[in-house]
Amino acid sequence: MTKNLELTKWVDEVAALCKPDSVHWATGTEEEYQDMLNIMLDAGLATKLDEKKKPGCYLFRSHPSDVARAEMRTFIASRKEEDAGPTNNWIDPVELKATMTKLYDGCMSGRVMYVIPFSMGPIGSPIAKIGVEISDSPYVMINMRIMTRIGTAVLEALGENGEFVRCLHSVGKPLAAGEKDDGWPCVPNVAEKYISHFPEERMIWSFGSGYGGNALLGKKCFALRIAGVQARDEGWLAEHMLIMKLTSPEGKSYYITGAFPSACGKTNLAMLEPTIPGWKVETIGDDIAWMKFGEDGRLYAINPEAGFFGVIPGTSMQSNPNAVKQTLSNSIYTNAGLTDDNDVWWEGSGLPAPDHLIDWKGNDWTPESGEPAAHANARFTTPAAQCPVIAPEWEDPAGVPISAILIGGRRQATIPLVNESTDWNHGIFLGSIMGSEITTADITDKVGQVRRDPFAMLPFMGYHMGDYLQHWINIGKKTDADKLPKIYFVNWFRKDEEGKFMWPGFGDNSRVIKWIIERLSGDAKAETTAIGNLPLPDAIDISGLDITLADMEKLLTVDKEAWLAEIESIRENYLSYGNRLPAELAAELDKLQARLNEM
Ligand code: O2Y
Ligand code: MN
Repeated sequence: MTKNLELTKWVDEVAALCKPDSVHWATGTEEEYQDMLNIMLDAGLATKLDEKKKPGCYLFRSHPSDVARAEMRTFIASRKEEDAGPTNNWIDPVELKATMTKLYDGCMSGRVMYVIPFSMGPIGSPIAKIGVEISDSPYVMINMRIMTRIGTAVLEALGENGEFVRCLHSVGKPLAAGEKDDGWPCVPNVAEKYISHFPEERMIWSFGSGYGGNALLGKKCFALRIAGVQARDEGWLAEHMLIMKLTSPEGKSYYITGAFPSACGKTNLAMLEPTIPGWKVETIGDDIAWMKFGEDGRLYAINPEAGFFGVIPGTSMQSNPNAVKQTLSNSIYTNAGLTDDNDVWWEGSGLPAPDHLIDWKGNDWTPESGEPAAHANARFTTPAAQCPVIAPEWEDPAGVPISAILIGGRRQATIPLVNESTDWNHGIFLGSIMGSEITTADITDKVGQVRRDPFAMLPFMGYHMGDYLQHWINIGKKTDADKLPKIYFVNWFRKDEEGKFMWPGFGDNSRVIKWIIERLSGDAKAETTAIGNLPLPDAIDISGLDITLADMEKLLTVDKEAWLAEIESIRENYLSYGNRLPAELAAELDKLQARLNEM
């Protein structure tokens, strides 16, 4: 228990409203973790995988309505609508609280209410922050134990007067006397799920979903949307970025962060196996970076998480050998296929499809079934410490000094393989125009158009996107220009006229990162172009690759007409920010247009 009166008062209030059968304060011990798993095994909600093949691993199947982040049901309930901005769903906080209070009334009856104190970041780090999640889901509890640091040690760090972010979660499925769960509990109607953020109160209310980012509230809800608001007010950065460490053959190490939209291979990049001899990559984080200024004026990053919640389909020894090794033990699998010998299988695993398995919906499956065995957003939850290439300093409370920031999206044309920003504001401009082409998978009539996703934060913004970009500009004014990380716009996804990817990607992305590191130390060649500094075609090491210098030239051209069209689309996007568009970015856009017109 705790002596923090704010916390006990809030827990009492929530218990009075939600009316659980009992309240359990998480201690974070291994024994408690096993107890939770046993509860779910007994209830038939979990399957223990074969202990020899996958020691300490379990499979869960969610409800078909509850398989991914519910973006349309994610709300930023700032006091003023204009503060949520054009990219967020807004509901008046008074109205939203009234609606949700009715939903919460009695919603935990028949269940245990878990109080989960958690630290985002190493406990006690000056960059870390504390949250408390109240949830009626033991699945949430075990996942939070992997994804964050939970329990008694966090309460001690919180002390009597420490501040914490209130995170309230319910699956929204009360149980009548004697009733048992019949499968994954949630509210099946998506329109009745709520993932709500009250930024001024640093508070999150989630109702109706038990899955991923909707329910593990430390991740996207706290570490990006609420922490983003805290970062704006306190002068730091809470970003949707991986953190990696690169060591050159000479033994010099650099830390870089990288912002990429969801489904662009961020986890793969964070732990890639370099294909160039002598270079080493180690991982600090695969999804979120919190960056604060150190006393030396540089930005230092921590990974606020303690685990990875990675996409399962497509993860293989070819795409990400380290993730495959990391998830062999002590991991939770959600919505993968279950083989007859109690192992998991998924599409893109690189392993032959078994003749029979139980698919993610719990049905018999054969290769002829015509449906995927694993859901496209099936996930593993796995401890970061198990990553074979985790950097020894990944939990350094001081964080690691960042030398470069990568930004990128999925673009078939226009955006070159790599483009170095010329200064901080130019880098923020490039971050503001990031995006991916809309594909048929997005089910819209806008296929082929670019969805702008500034710094890959579109789904994770806790306030007005224009104010967010202004915050990035302001960060640049807080220190000397030479202490700021350099920003690089990369694009692994350029295609040729036949629709074939022009760059091999995966481990070969290390070749581009090598050029970036060489630029930082002043050893690599670049030419200044209208859009930024591009490598000369022979500056990137392509030895051993089936790529010619002519291919490299194509990957590194500035297509004037395509960029002029891009400018029109950026202007349209910028218009949506109204008077909150930073003047510095409007000026960058005009300067780019003038430079292109001079070409
Ligand atoms: O679908 C979800 O609930 C998870 S989404 C996710 C999970 C881990 C890392 N990144 C993401 C994302 O959407 O960016
Ligand atoms: Mn992510």
